[in-house]
Amino acid sequence: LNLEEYLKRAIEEKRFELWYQPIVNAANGRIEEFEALMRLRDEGGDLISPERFIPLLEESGWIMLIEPWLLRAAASAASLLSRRVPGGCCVAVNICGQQLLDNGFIERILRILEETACEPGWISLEVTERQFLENPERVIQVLQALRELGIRVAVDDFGTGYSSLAYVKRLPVEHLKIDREFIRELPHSEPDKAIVRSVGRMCDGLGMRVIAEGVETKEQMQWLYNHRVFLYQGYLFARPAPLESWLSEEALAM
Ligand code: G
Ligand code: G
Ligand code: MN
Ligand code: NA
Repeated sequence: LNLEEYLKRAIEEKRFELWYQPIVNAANGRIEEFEALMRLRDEGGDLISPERFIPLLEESGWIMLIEPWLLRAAASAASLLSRRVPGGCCVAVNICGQQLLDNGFIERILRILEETACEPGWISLEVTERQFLENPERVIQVLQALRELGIRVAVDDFGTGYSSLAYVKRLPVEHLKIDREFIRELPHSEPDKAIVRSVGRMCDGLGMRVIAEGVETKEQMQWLYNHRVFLYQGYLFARPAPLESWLSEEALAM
């Protein structure tokens, strides 16, 4: 059975899972956000790498078939988690260009928010730089509309795509997620330190907040903290896990 066939069946049988990984705010020690990450198991029950199946879902357009389930699951989780996490939180969903540029996207989100009793401010959408290339004017327009509705937007994987500062300066986004490629060798790599420092200063100036991805060690966190990056996502805090594992008080007290 090839992966394509397997994916088709998984879509029909609704076998995808949505796992959640916290993003922690060092300034107050709280979980500020959870990123929703799709997971799929093979026939033996082992996880298939998302790096294999997500590109296929996006290239084939099948991501559009999963979207209703995905958004509903994420919004239900946000509805639940934001009431449980002390101080509230939101759930971040990865969105590809095809979804963002689809005409009905905003209406679909709004309907799902209503059905799941989820406030717009409890959802954040993560978009990559790649999406801006396709149709920057339209992307900016959609993101602006989402912002006006109170839905947050984040730039994902910053620094790895075809980043154009010309777009970044025009983006109506709250968060910028600096890719883990720039975090991995902190605090030992001079080039990475220079880049992370500048991205931090740039975000200060643009009124965006930086999230450091892939924080795995205390040393990395300490360096980031000293350089005024306070939002972290990474194995140092927690790995992605099913929603059930985030529903206890102990899990939420990081
Ligand atoms: O989940 P990691 O756990 O391996 O995810 C690998 C990649 O897959 C990341 O780049 C992540 O953004 C992407 N990804 C995970 N879940 C989703 C999803 O629901 N939709 C889209 N478009 N990408 C996702
Ligand atoms: O591209 P995106 O940022 O959406 O992908 C998030 C991906 O990063 C997921 O695959 C998630 O499992 C992975 N991830 C999260 N934290 C860490 C970490 O500390 N180290 C590594 N290597 N990967 C991480
Ligand atoms: Mn992401
Ligand atoms: Na990323």
